[in-house]
Amino acid sequence: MAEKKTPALLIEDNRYCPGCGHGIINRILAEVLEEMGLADETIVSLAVGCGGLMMYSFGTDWIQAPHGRAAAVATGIKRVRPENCVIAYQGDGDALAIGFSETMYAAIRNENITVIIVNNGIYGMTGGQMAPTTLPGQKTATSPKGRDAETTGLPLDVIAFMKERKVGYLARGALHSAKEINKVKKYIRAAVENQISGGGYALVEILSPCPTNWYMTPEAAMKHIETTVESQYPLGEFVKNGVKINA
Ligand SMILES: Cc1ncc(C[n+]2csc(CCOP(=O)(O)OP(=O)(O)O)c2C)c(N)n1
Ligand code: SF4
Ligand SMILES: [Mg+2]
Repeated sequence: MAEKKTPALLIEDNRYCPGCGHGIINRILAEVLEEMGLADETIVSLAVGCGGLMMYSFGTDWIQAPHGRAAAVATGIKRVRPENCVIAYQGDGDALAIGFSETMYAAIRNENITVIIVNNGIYGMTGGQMAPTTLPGQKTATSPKGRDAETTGLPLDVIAFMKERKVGYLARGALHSAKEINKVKKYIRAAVENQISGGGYALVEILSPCPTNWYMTPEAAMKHIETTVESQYPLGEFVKNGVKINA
């Protein structure tokens, strides 16, 4: 079997913890951009959070947005440089808590950008506090007895919100097996193709492990996505070419 080459866009070893999903997603994104001939045309609007560590190892142009504002910054870049491929790369805390307004309004305006939201169910970078995506009963640094849905509400399913808006492309993938990783690659490619064809807002949400703050081994964290997280967040493509396909 031919050896798969590391994408040239991965210019340094990444700075994520061992077993972190961000590294896998960076690799997939690099492969997609290179296969599509977009490596030199892409600008990444980077969130604050562990995903921001991508600035050290990912070789596109990038700009770091203030916390939560990556979709707004991506909007500005795309509007003045429509010839570039513009990606907003965000964590769930960034995109769905502090930045939920920017996230939703970029979708409501159907901005022609591609957004990747890495859902690891917590604020990873700051020590594993509860996020909007934290599962009911999940123990975090700020919910040591487990998330109480009575007092904090249910987890936020951003795809469910966005399905009702006029957007170009929506999908949710997960990283717990080679099969699912291949699907994530297909979704990211489709979300970038959507932008290139002027299809409007595209979002890929990815269920991703944070072994460090889940206090699990990398292997157990992957298993946890399959056995527990996935049941809360259905996987698949939900909108394609502006049409709901999995209502
Ligand atoms: C305005 C502001 N508030 C809070 C912080 C602290 N902070 C840095 S990263 C982060 C959370 C990141 O979590 P998430 O977006 O889920 O990314 P992850 O690290 O889990 O990939 C927070 C609250 C900050 N840097 N700026
Ligand atoms: S703290 Fe979690 S999200 Fe951040 S790099 Fe480590 S494993 Fe990844
Ligand atoms: Mg997170």
